[in-house]
Amino acid sequence: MPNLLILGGTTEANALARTIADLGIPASYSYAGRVDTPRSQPLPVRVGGFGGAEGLARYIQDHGITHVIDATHPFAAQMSRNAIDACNSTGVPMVALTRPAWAQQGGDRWHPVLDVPAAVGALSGPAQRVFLAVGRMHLEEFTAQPQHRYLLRLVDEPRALPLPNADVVVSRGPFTVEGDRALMERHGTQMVVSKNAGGTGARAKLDAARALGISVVMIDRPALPQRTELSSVAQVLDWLAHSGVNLGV
Ligand code: 3Y8
Ligand code: NAP
Repeated sequence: MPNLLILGGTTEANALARTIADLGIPASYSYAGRVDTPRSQPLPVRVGGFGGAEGLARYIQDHGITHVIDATHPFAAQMSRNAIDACNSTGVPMVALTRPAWAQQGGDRWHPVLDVPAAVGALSGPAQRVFLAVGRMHLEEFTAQPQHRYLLRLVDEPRALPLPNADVVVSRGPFTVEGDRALMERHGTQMVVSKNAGGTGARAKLDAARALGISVVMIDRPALPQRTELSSVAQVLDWLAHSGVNLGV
């Protein structure tokens, strides 16, 4: 009897959860517990860390997990590393469901940087109006560049803000080009800072920036150890079928 564990928190994880639930395959969905009210799921949900790779291995054994699908965000690198280690040590098969990185196209004004510290460095220079669309967890690092007027987009109302000069928009994606273009025009945005998340849920700001001729500091995704990476729900179903799961279709 299969018992899947989906490591979630993305558009792709949600599409997979919907399909797995519709097929009636036993599975559960895992959130880290980063935001106040994570989206509900059509599967049983667990929230919170496992306690490192060892904790995840114990969870897999205690709950009889037969397959792990790591559908976390490309920047959730620690979770992905732990999933690789825990599945290696328990011998439970694992695939990643991820999305290709965004590629620069005609009209884009990207300034690619390696990581968040490099993005902070790229903001040296005179004060600008910066759309810092990287969420909440890295805001502290940008206090090294306090000269800018920041526009922050957060999932939850912030309890405290490390950046002195900031406007906050509380909004979870997926976002639209029209919405992001209007937001950037309203705030007179002169530069966007973005993670190379890939996928459809966050790319609107890039299309809006291109239309407005605004430059983008684009943060590369962290490197991950070798693993099997799939890029569609159909590929995951195919992998499950080849791993002996009866999809009942
Ligand atoms: C808790 C669970 C869906 C999936 C929604 C995707 C799309 C919208 C775009 C911008 C960029 C950002 C951020 C973002 C996007 C989707 C997807 C995606 C970026 C939720 C969710 C959880 C989180 C965690 C949250 C982080 C933050 C990052 C906001 C749910 C809504 C900036 C990443 O306050 C915090 O602590 C927020 C933390 C990790 C990054 C950060 O450093 O702050 N995501 N986002 C997950 C958990 O607890 O396990 O409620 O749905 C999921 C989604 N966020 O179909 O609805 O698939 O990527 N999430 C980035 O890409 O830069 C927003 O504003 O333009
Ligand atoms: P991370 O830095 O890779 O993980 C840090 C720790 O958080 C992990 O070691 C694990 O704790 C716990 N964790 C992370 N994802 C988890 C999950 N899905 N279920 C249970 N525990 C989880 O992760 P992150 O970048 O904070 O991302 C957290 C969540 O937000 C993930 O679900 C991710 O898909 C989602 N998300 C992240 C981003 C982003 O920009 N980082 C964007 C969109 C969505 P233990 O070691 O204790 O097990």
